[in-house]
Amino acid sequence: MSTEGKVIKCKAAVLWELNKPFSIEEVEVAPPKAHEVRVKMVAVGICHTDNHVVTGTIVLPLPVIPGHESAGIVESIGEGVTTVKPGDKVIPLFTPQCGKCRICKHPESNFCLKNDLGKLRGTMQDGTTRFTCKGKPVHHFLGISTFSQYTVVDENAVAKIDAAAPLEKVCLIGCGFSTGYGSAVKIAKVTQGSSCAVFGLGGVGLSVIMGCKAAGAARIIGVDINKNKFAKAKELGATECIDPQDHKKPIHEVINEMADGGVDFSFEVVGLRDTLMSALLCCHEACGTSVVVGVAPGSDTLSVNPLVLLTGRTWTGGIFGGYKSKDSVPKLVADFMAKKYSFDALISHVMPFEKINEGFDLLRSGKSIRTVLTF
Ligand code: CND
Ligand code: ZN
Ligand code: ZN
Repeated sequence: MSTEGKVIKCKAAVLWELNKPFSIEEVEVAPPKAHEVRVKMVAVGICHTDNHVVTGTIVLPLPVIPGHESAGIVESIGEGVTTVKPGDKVIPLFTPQCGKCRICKHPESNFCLKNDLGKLRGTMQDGTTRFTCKGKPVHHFLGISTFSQYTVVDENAVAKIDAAAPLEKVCLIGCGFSTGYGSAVKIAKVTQGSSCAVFGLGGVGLSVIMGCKAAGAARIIGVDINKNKFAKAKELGATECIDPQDHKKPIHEVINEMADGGVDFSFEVVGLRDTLMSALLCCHEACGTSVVVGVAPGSDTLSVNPLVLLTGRTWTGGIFGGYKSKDSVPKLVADFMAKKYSFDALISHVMPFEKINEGFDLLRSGKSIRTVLTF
């Protein structure tokens, strides 16, 4: 029996209160409106940004269904949708690409003005919601809310991918892999023979290392306070790994000494004030570039002596690895299918969607890299 045009009742992970476990609830998912697409989820990864919603580091109206790294199959489409059809394999895009705004028309930028990350309204682009639970509206996360068996997304926030792609793997292209890899190859534009330092060796940080290696970096220094992350970092291309707790000196001074005055490229992939500062200061004062990837609390500020930049450092950052999402995601999947990279080292756990709280516990205790939940 077709579900097209009807409300679908299904299971979703709803966050009702901060710092509480998700409740798996029955929710109603409205049909897609014009220029919207309803997607049946197949696989979803757990990214630290989802945990930022649980802790309130990212402030959203509650209740909300988080999740932003996923792959699924189109169930139905609204009026006027032309780029996907029912049955297509797709990846929802937490940064949309409307193709019309100033940013979409800019040759380099990717933070489309239709995004919800800046405003955090917790709605679809038209300002309304498609989920209800126990008679109450439930908010969306970054316009895609993928911790649900079915979700509705705007057409500019979903990309059609290769019909042969394994969804339980390529879901990582929805965030972690693309964010990390693109931060190295697209935002920093890491050069052949260069030196790099990567702070934070989780799913995103390890993907930065994969990007640095692919770009031909000669030296890649991994930095983490959890030594259990070092083996994988080395497997993926780190030439050495250091734990700031093993050093008396500030870690940026240690790296400055190790790397002839500082690395060419540094990446902050944690989301803390201290590591943002260390990453900035560990790149060379005259020719270094430091990239902000980690998401810090919105209320945090950094105070920087202007000389730190006056000497010639570049300080930058980016969402989703700087990729224009709708154009780039199918290409990143094609590269995966052509075996340009593998996600086997990044996916540490696979479990059924219902075990979502167990997956978050593994992330918080530093025991997982990426947990993929399957529906
Ligand atoms: P995950 O939790 O897997 O990794 C974080 C790593 O940082 C862990 O290995 C920690 O041990 C390590 N760490 C914690 N504190 C320190 C410290 N003081 N010094 C060094 N290392 C430390 O997280 P993830 O890889 O999923 O995400 C990392 C960050 O990237 C996080 O802030 C997330 O919100 C952000 C992000 C950004 C974007 C984007 O588009 N820019 C997209 N997704 C996630
Ligand atoms: Zn746009
Ligand atoms: Zn993410």
